[in-house]
Amino acid sequence: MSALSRRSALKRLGIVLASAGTMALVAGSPRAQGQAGRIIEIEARRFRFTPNEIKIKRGEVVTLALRAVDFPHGFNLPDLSIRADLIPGQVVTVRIQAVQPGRFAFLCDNFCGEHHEEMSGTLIVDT
Ligand SMILES: [Cu+2]
Repeated sequence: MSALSRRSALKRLGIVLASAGTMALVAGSPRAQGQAGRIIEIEARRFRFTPNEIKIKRGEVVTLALRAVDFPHGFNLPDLSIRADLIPGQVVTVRIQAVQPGRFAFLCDNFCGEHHEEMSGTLIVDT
């Protein structure tokens, strides 16, 4: 199965895996396989993510469980090549593992109204 068809198959199941690469976080790495780790629930609602600050430890595997409640929002963590469409009524899970400390901004990338530009947050990876 190609990476693309695997990804769309996973997406149908409500699972989105972030792509691995040279970024600070790697999802689906061998160590992360089979582990959900801590589950962090994030609610997306005009015009805020709750929580909008997420703290994880370097090396920790966590699953972000993202849920839009009022409108189709987007979740984009560009530094880490993570993005997902958040459809009201669905939970999208993204498994990530921190390999490098830092602060990484995330934002809504589906225009959702007047204060859309303010809909953002920070992933903080501590050592
Ligand atoms: Cu939004």
